[in-house]
Amino acid sequence: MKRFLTSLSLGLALAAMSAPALAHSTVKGTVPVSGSILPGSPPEIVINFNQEARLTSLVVAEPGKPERKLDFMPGGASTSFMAHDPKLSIGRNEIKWKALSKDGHPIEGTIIIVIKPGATPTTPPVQHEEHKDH
Ligand SMILES: [Cu+2]
Repeated sequence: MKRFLTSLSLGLALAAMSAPALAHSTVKGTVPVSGSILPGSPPEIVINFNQEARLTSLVVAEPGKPERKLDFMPGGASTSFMAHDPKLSIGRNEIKWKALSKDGHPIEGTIIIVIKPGATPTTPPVQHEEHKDH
C-alpha cells in the first residue's frame, strides 16, 4: 500500500510538472545577470531558457548611441544562446532580446549591464554562478 501511494504521488508530481511545459518558454538565467556592474565588456552574453526557444532579435542600446544588433548563435531552436564579444560601452547597456517560445508565442526581455572601469564586478544575488572578467 505504501508503495502504491508512493507511485501515485510520483505520478501526480509528474503530471503537475508536465503542465507548465505547455506554457511560454521562460528565461532560466543570463550571464552576466541583469543588473551586473562590470569593469569591462564581458567576453560573451549567454541567455538560457527553461525549454527550447528561437532567439529572433538581440540588440544593445548603449548610452548616446543608436541601437546596435548583436550577432548570436545558434540560429535555430535551442535552450541556450550566446553573443560573443558584445563590445559593450562604458555606462548603462540595455540588451534587448526577442524570441519565439516553443508554444509559438513571442517573448522578450532586457538585460541591464553597467560597464564601469575600475569597478569591482558586482552581480545581483539572483543567481549563483562563477563569472569573472579576465
Ligand atoms: Cu505561450
